[in-house]
Amino acid sequence: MDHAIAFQDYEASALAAIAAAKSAAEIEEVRIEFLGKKKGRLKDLQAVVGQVSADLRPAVGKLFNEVRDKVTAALEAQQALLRKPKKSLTAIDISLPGQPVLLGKRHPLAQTMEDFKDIIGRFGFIVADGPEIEDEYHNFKALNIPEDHPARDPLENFYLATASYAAGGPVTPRLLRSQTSTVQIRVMEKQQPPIRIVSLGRVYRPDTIDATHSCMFHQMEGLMVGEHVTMAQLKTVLRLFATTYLGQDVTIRFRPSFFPFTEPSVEVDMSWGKDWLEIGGAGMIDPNVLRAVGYDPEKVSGFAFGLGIERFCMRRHQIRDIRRFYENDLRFLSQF
Ligand code: FA5
Repeated sequence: MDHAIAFQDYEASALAAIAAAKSAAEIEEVRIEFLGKKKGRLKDLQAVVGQVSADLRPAVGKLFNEVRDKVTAALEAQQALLRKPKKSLTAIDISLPGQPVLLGKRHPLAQTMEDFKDIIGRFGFIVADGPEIEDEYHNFKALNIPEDHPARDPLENFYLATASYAAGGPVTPRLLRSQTSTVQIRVMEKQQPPIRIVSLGRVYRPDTIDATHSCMFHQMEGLMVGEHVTMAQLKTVLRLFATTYLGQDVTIRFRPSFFPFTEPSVEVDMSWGKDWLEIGGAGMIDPNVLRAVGYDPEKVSGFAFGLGIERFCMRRHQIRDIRRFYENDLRFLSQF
């Protein structure tokens, strides 16, 4: 046979057989038939090359190699195509249960703070912020707490070893704020009455830890300053706030008390079953504090309160131990 026709015939039938192969087994059969090393159509073609005259053999040999490479490449491409898993609609079983998406939740205290802002916002109080690292002026002095007051004792507070202190430089003592009352001062320094703000956040005290005490806890500070602000208004705001958050069955009790920055001062308790639990301190702002921020106590008056956020949340959800909030136990946290 003329070698050119033999090559054409081999190539055409090999490419057609490759394209027609629809499975791994079929393409293997085609490979054996057209590219098999021992016998098959490639061997026959090689024999054709052997028959041509010696002067034509180099050119025909080259042609042989080209045709063989072309068929090999086509075969490999088809093999790869058949190996790929076919996408099929029947592969998805829509009746199988899906992968559950685990949604996070806000911490119960964060939820309580949102509720607090929402409720107190209805009384016209807007939210102010203050730093957790404070100086002695805002944590004590401006709040009328004298230098020798036991509340300023280093053992009653978390003082920070500041860089200047460590370097032996001038000491500006700083501490983690022990109460949110610091924000009262920061707001009054910047704003003129009328003022109606709350500030919520962490406070720190080296208290002995038990079921109702932690060394880090949260307070909501409230401050209202203006003309003719009265104690009656303070008591009404606190009663309404507590019953809105805790329900009508809670009783709020005011006990005379003392805070250096309020006069008169009260401590506020809530009923919990047969017991009472202290939830905050409050009072009418001491004239000394008003003067410290440049207000005239003859013209304006004000009240302030500081509430323990954990204790409200505890009563609402019947949580008997404050430590549950900080243990990061999902069995506890996922209930809220
Ligand atoms: C104060 O912190 C005052 N700054 C409150 C105040 C504000 C008075 C404005 C007058 C005017 P006291 O130390 O009592 O007060 O704390 C207030 C509330 O924080 C307590 O009633 C209690 O609910 C909560 N609390 C106090 N210590 C802890 C603690 N270690 N762990 C959890 N809650 C606490």
